[in-house]
Amino acid sequence: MRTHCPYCALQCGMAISVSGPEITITPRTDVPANAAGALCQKGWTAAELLTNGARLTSPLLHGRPVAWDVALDHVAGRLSAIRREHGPDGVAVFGGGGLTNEKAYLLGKFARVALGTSQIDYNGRFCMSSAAAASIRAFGMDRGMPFPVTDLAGADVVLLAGANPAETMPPFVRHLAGARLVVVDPRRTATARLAWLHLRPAPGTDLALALGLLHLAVAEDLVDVAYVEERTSGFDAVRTSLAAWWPERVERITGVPVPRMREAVRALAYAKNAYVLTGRGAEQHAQGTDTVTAFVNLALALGLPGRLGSGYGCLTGQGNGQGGREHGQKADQLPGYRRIDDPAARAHVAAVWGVEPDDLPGPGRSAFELLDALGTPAGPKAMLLFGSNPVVSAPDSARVAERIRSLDLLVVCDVVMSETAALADVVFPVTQWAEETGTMTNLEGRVLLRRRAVEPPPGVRSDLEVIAALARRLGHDFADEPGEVFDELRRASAGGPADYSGITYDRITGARVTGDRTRGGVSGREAGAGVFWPCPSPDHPGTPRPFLDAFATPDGRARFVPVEHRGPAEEIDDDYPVYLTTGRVLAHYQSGAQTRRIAPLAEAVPEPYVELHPDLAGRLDIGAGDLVRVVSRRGEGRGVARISDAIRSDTVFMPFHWEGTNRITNPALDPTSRMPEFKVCAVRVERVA
Ligand SMILES: Nc1nc2c(c(=O)[nH]1)N[C@H]1C(S)=C(S)[C@@H](COP(=O)(O)OP(=O)(O)OC[C@H]3O[C@@H](n4cnc5c(=O)[nH]c(N)nc54)[C@H](O)[C@@H]3O)O[C@H]1N2
Ligand SMILES: Nc1nc2c(c(=O)[nH]1)N[C@H]1C(S)=C(S)[C@@H](COP(=O)(O)OP(=O)(O)OC[C@H]3O[C@@H](n4cnc5c(=O)[nH]c(N)nc54)[C@H](O)[C@@H]3O)O[C@H]1N2
Ligand code: SF4
Ligand SMILES: [Mo]
Repeated sequence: MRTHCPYCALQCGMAISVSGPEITITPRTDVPANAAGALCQKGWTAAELLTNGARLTSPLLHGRPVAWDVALDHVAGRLSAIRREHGPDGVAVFGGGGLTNEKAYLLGKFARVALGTSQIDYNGRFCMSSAAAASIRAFGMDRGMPFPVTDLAGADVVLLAGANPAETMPPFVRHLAGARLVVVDPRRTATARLAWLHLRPAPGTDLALALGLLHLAVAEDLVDVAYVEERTSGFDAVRTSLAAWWPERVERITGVPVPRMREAVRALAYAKNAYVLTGRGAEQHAQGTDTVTAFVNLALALGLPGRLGSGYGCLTGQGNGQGGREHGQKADQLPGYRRIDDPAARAHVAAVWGVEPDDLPGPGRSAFELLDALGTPAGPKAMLLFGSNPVVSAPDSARVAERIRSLDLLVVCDVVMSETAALADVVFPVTQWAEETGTMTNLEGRVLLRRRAVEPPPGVRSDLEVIAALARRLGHDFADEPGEVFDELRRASAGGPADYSGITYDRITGARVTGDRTRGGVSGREAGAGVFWPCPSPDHPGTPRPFLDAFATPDGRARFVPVEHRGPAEEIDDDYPVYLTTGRVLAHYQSGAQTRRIAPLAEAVPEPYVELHPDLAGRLDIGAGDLVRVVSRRGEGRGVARISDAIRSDTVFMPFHWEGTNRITNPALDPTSRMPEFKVCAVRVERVA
């Protein structure tokens, strides 16, 4: 059976075959993302997710197995009581970017219609929200990568700011094989080792770096004047704001030598085809939206976005990181990437849902603010959680865990007993990935169908069934069959920026979209599986490259927005003299709830570690393999010392796949995207005696 990977946003194609107890995974070659037949280690071992002994198979009420009806009745009764006592906003809903479009949609509808709560948000806020905000500001629309991945193969130069795809999306790197890579990362990562040029800024200084690059582009007359004139607005204000960002000043702030900056900007400007791509390293900052904006300004000045073969893109991370941000599990949003405060959007969606527009709640709190309000006098007293493990993955996680513990009711749907599920009053065991059908929208904006390929274990139900069963007990009749839910999503999204109304399951699997390649069509092998949104009617071919003719702004022009560098929210000082930055390793996924339970992955990287430079280790008398404590103003985490000159001597790195790292991190939020500053805070590092 042809399906897609359970993990990241590349959504590599894979085929699953079942013979007796054996489940075998092989890569597909008809999916452009991994057409070379590649999968990463996580993809190859994904079958173990299905057979894992740690799987939950019965609902749990206060830790004890109970029948489904008992658990559902209990939850519905408690929700009604909490709503009566505290009002609709007394109940919160938290979702995830790994959930299918159908689930994200139904969860948003459940919150707004069955619970009437404004208190819904999801983990995508922790992921690419800064890039999304910057794209909307510049282009009028957030389709993370507004071009197919295969377009990258024609690039001469690609700048990767804060992305390490050699570990986070290995098959993606093949698309970059023909390009000179400029990698911006404080660490010499596996990706940086492939680079033609590696710029190593201090964590949290990318914004200054991007301003410096743009300053040089202007100073050296590298701006694409005709493009700026024809396709953009607002350049003059940006040009004026650059005066203060002369290269030597930027070198002092970032540590990147001026000649390296000059090489980078010249390479991008002289290339026939070039891309600027951002990842979490540039985005997960309290100034993440402005940082991405500065890189977008650079791309615009060089005439890249909206041109065939060039562009700006964000490397969205979670399996459904793109679709998960479109259909209403976000605090300020309704399906189709509509704004919840837009009267026309409210009227359209209310009509699909059969309610009055005035009955739809307004925008609620963003993810961290929501978690931080739980159990407080003004905050929600109950939370329903689907597809996230915030006790490990949220910033300042000890504080978040304390808030979660203070709830009157926590309900978690998961496949395994995650650290957060372990705190729940009620746990519902759900089907996952290859055990159910649903659509995923990958990092290209390509809507894919992940089909049920194996029988789920007895005792589990799908998230859709859980949501609909609770809705029914609260007096609402919701569809719970994926195809039916998708048809409703299509209607709800019709006319919105992320218009799915022309997409059907049949079209996705049979899709052979043709058209003039230069006008945004794709053809032949490139069409592969899937349909690109927006796709407003059944005869519409989908939109692989939405900005070729015009951007999605009212005047069709991309907007330059002036931004200023502010630096990290928490600077190093005598008490906390070292920067901590965090991220990922190849073998583990996110909070590790899934991959820590898969033997070959757990063996590959068995425990948390702290990467530090030999000079710093020498000063602190730390040897390789020593147990190390990393302490911030908020808390501490531990790991085994790995000593390496791949990191700056003022910075340590910890992966966040284990509980601990996020007890240290700083929940300072970006003012626009509400993204927490996962990528930099001030710490003290000590050997544990
Ligand atoms: N193996 C694996 N793959 C994954 C995931 C996973 O958990 N594991 N998760 C998926 C998801 S949801 C996501 S969002 C993506 C994330 O994919 P990436 O963005 O590639 O992953 P990260 O490791 O979080 O961050 C990338 C790099 O940013 C660097 N960095 C840290 N601070 C800074 C800074 O201030 N400036 C700059 N320029 N760089 C900095 C780090 O050193 C790191 O190498 O990966 C997806 N793929
Ligand atoms: N320090 C630091 N912290 C970070 C980051 C960082 O770079 N540094 N990155 C952030 C980013 S980019 C992200 S995306 C977040 C991710 O962090 P989380 O939101 O915690 O994401 P996951 O670990 O993927 O959690 C998914 C949970 O859902 C379960 N699950 C899997 N499939 C299903 C399903 O079909 N239904 C249901 N109900 N459950 C399912 C899994 O078992 C797991 O427990 O972490 C953020 N936290
Ligand atoms: S790169 Fe991402 S989608 Fe591809 S196999 Fe690895 S985890 Fe799965
Ligand atoms: Mo993410």
